[in-house]
Amino acid sequence: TPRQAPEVASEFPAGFLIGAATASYQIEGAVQEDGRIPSIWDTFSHTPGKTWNGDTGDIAVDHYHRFEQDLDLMADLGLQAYRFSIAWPRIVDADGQTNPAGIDFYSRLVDGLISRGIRPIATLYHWDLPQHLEDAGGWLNRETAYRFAEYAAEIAKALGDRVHTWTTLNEPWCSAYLGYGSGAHAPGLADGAAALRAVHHLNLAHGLAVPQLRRHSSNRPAVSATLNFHVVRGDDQEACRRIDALANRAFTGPMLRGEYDADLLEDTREVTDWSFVQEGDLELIHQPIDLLGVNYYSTVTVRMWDGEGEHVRNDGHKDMGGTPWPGSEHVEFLAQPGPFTDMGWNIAPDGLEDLLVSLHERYPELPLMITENGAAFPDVVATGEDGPCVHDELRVDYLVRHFAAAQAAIARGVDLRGYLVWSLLDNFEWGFGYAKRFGIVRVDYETQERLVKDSGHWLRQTISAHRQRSALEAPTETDA
Ligand code: GBH
Repeated sequence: TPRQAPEVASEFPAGFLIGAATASYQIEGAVQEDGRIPSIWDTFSHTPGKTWNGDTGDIAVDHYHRFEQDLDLMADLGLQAYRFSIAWPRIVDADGQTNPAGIDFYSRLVDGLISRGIRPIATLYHWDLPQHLEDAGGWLNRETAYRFAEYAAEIAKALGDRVHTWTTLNEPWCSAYLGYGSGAHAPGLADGAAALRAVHHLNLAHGLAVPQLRRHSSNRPAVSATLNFHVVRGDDQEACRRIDALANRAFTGPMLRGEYDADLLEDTREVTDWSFVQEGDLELIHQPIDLLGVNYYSTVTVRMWDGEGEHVRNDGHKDMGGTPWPGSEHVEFLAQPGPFTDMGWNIAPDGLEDLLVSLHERYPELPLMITENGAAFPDVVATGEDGPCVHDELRVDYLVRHFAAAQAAIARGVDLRGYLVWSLLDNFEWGFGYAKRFGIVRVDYETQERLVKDSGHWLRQTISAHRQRSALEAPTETDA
């Protein structure tokens, strides 16, 4: 019995998609099955000291074997859209050959979604780089971007008749700055110059993949990238400008405007000369896209360190020896007002509203979609009248307030097309292993049993109210 959840008046426009998101390595398990080859996350998570408790995605929540049951769960929640990622190491082997068994898994997943009336939103890269490509330099090697474009073409050929919405990269900020700069994510390098080089090759991978997705999809797909924006707070203009440049404009600049901003190049001049940017690259990266995916969790508050006393870096990242802020290491990340999630991230729904409004002001023609938003809390299983339940009221409250912020942004003119909650299921939370739970559905990691939390029941009600309202507003509108 879910506790009575606060109602959200469904004020999203008809056609707005409400759903949930996951990522391959975080949920699938079955890492050695059907021809999947190793990824950098297999290597990293199996390296002692890299993840909490030595946790790995070897089994994760066994979605690879339980996807039919998970599809039924999505249908039960009434999801209108489901964002998942495709594991590159299931699709292409070390010799560049396409693996039919890997394709087949995602083909069955997509068919299962469509038959349940759920729109598939497929991400091509959510951090699981094939290990052999890392051995050849990974995102420090320009060739990886070309391999990515080839993989994108294969995927579009196989699924492009049924998938209408593609995302090239998920959060290249994390891949570059946490993977190669701070060392908190795979492959675990701690080198600022490497991080900036990875930024550029990820941007290039996006730009090369976009035309491949269009060319090989048999429909007219909506092509997007998903970025995690840093919503930067503070009175110190210099500090705010620097972090905005490194974290946000390093991606929006080339992807949406065809340039790296002069201040970004200037701020990082001591770290790298950017000679990895070749003639013509910015034109390649600057592809028209149909949608921008926005992942939002929290804000940061910054100021320049004056060199006195201890340098504060309360940026929510594990200290693994390197910096995710090349060239701006002396920016301080200050403690924020809270309240905080179990990740220690500041809860600030107004940050979401501000972010959506400012993106819309800057790129008025570009539709936006919230491709991730959610929160980790230490859930407790209780015994209700009808059996076990999870009264995750903190997560419900987080979602209610962020949904309201999205509605406020729409009321201010933002062209927002959907809202995908992170995450459908509790899962492998990268460096934090299974210690942090983001699901609206609880997973018992011993039995793999799924249990819808109150937040899942709340989402079901919210979607149902939205469907009813949409039907009244636009009787001919369908989800297809
Ligand atoms: C996403 O990354 C991932 O796409 C997903 O796989 C992951 O499971 C999920 O979020 C939850 O972590 O400085 O206070 O903003 C999250 C990216 C980037 C979000 C930096 C929080 C740091 C804390 N994170 N940010 S704060």
